[in-house]
Amino acid sequence: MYFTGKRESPSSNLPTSIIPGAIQTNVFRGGNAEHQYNYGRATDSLVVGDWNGDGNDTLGVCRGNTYHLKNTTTGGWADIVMTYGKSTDQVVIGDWDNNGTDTLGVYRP
Ligand SMILES: [Ca+2]
Ligand SMILES: [Ca+2]
Repeated sequence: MYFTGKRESPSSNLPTSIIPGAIQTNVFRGGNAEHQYNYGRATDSLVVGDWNGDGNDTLGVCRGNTYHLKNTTTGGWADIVMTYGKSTDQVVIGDWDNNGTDTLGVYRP
């Protein structure tokens, strides 16, 4: 999965070598991406949340009913891997208990 995006200021947790990758933006204007990285597979579904409660949203991917969540805007191994719900569920993300950490929910119509 390819991500590309913009940041208003550099972050210390950014990779030193930028790999073409996903979509992030902190600014509302066009132009070249300031941050790019690869994460997940082309067939994964994307989820976004603050998984560790540090105030920064980061990406995760859903593969069937297994979620691979990253706490940094880099590629590599997931920080959290969990299986939840059914592969046919629609995932919803939220801070359900207001503790600052986003977690998963599913919608099953
Ligand atoms: Ca976070
Ligand atoms: Ca929470």
